[in-house]
Amino acid sequence: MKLAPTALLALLIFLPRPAAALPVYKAMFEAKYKYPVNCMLCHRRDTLDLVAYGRAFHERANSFKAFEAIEDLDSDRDGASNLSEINAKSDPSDETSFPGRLGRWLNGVSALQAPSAQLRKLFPDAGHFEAQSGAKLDEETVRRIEQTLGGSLRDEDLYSVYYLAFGKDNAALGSALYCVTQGQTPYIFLLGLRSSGRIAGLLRIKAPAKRKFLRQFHGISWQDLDRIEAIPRHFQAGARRITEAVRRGALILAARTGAPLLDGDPAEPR
Ligand SMILES: [Ca+2]
Repeated sequence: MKLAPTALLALLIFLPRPAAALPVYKAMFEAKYKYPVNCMLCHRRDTLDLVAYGRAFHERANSFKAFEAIEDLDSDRDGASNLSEINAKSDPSDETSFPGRLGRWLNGVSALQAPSAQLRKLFPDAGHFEAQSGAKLDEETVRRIEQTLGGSLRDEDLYSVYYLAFGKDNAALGSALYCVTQGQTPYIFLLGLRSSGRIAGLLRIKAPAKRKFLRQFHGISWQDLDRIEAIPRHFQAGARRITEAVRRGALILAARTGAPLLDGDPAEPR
């Protein structure tokens, strides 16, 4: 079964293990090994389940260090270590692809696509969207974000894949990124941030959150996140995790796009 890249991307985010299915991990691989790959490095083409290399990466918490930790493994048991396969550009998840016989796994690698249908729900007035794969955030920006956040950024925060929304007159409307909560069962949302620094909205991708809870995020400022309430009341732990992920995601978007998130202390544009 062959899927168009946009259809594939849309499907990937509905995987049973959602944290392992976001385009940021592809961007991290490309930052580490300096060549473009497609989602099939970690996922089956038909079911999109994790394959050998993707499973090994996922089991080590999807961090940047995880790439090095699995370099000496031979995930697909074809006699070549993952690193020797990556260096030779053969597929570390396919035993029929190995150094000297690469196969066709890198054919048809395409640029990142913006999930336009989802983005349009956050920016209904947009004319078009662009996908961006950000270079690693520099140390000074990371320090400022962590200071404001009162917590540490994860590797996937440093290599964010994000999207820009433009009006029909090509004026910048805002930006968006997938935000993933911390913890064993991650929730996934698409967070939109208007160029003004206000939150455009929070679109549920995979999470138990109620619509009434999510509506609270629409149009508010970063400082207003303190006032988000658990709806229903017993959703307190979930509400906390989601609000924390939104805080983090909005700061990253502001740093990437220069949105004036914090009055008097704007994150520097990148
Ligand atoms: Ca192989």
